[in-house]
Amino acid sequence: MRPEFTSSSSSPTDRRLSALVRHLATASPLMESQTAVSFSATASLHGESVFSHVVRAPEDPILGVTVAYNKDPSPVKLNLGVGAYRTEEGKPLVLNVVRKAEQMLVNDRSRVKEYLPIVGLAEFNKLSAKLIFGADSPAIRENRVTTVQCLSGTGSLRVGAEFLARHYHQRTIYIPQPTWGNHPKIFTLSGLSVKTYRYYDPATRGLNFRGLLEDLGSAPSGAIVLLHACAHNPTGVDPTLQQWEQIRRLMRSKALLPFFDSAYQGFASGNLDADAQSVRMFVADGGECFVAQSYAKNMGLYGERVGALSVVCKTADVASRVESQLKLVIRPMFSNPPIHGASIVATVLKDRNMYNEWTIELKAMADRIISMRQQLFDALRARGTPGDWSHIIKQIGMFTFTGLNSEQVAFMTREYHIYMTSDGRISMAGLSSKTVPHLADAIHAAVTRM
Ligand code: PLA
Repeated sequence: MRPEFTSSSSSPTDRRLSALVRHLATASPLMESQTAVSFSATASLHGESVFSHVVRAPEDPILGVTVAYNKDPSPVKLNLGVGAYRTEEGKPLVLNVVRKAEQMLVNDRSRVKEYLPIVGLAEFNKLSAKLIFGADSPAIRENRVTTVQCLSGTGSLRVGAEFLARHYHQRTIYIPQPTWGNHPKIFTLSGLSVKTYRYYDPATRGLNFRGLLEDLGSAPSGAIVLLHACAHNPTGVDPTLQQWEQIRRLMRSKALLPFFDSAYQGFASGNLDADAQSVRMFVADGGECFVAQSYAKNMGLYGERVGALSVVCKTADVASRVESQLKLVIRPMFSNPPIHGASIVATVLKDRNMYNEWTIELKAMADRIISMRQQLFDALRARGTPGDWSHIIKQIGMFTFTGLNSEQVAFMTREYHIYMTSDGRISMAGLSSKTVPHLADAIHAAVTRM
């Protein structure tokens, strides 16, 4: 056993391998991987590809929607799959403040392209912690937080999960049902065992709060719990502050470890502090937690892959030892993170004027999404579409969880060229005043004809 790993009944490598085998076994028959070796050897003797046994994998349930959309020649096609912000003209948006920051970076001739440290840009890490925990956070003041720059939200979740699989005594993580489709894959491949807790009630199209409390109440002491900090994906349903407080009390009483996924700070309410309330509640009680942050949506830096993982610990000493181990996770994974996106974020966050400019642009994005909710709701009402569509205006954040089933979704794609995930989720950020009537027609037809 390597000294950097804590001792346990099975080694992390064994656990990771068995998790991988379990994962692959569901994707393709186990037989295939067992016979692959002899198969490949024979194939190479006959001049065929040694990879001819490789079976085609299905497209990703979310990013695959864009692949299908790109192939459709229809001029009326509409991509409401991936959660990516679009303007009223249907175009991707680069924030003005981001352009400004990039210009400043380019003009600064003293900037070089050296490797960052393993944990990334120090200034970015500090500012990211401040953004999520608040400028006056006692945990930051007491040096109990370690923050490492990672590859956007996904990379931050992955690094946190790999650390937990190596160093935490409980390897079960509870994720909400439903949740972002990548969560179970990230955690399983990190070597954690994934269980779900009830979250959404299709009957009320709201939170199944009782189910949530029951499931977390019967989770084993110390289990990890994945929480969406705000703007839950895909449901758009968040607990109220009172409900968060109840969740916090229950989790602390059972020593459940919170792992927050904060991919939409500022996108729910348009206010960065309001959207961080859930996280700050759990930090204010002095307890420990993990937070994965993404700047993909709130700063529109999707392709720059900028994010951070913070671990709030009980003491500064523990935090610094945790950081030393996070470096051992990161180094063989991607060595050190990219410099450009993190420099943009640091430039914006550290300058009061640029920060203010960002909050205004962020609020405008959030407001446009909220106005799309109202417009879609009104359009369905005007058409007399059967059903109660008030959840469209009640839900929060980028997505509406419409309640449309996979046949209705397939119908809308086939007949109306509207692309969305098969669970009935639509990205409100991909809509505009011009495209609302087309979507409303499609929903109306799907509901009345299917
Ligand atoms: N966590 C949640 C809850 C998310 O919805 C997403 C992105 C991420 C993390 C990861 O984002 P990042 O790695 O790009 O920072 N979800 C998107 C895109 C917007 C995707 O599936 O990758 C979605 O359409 O659900």
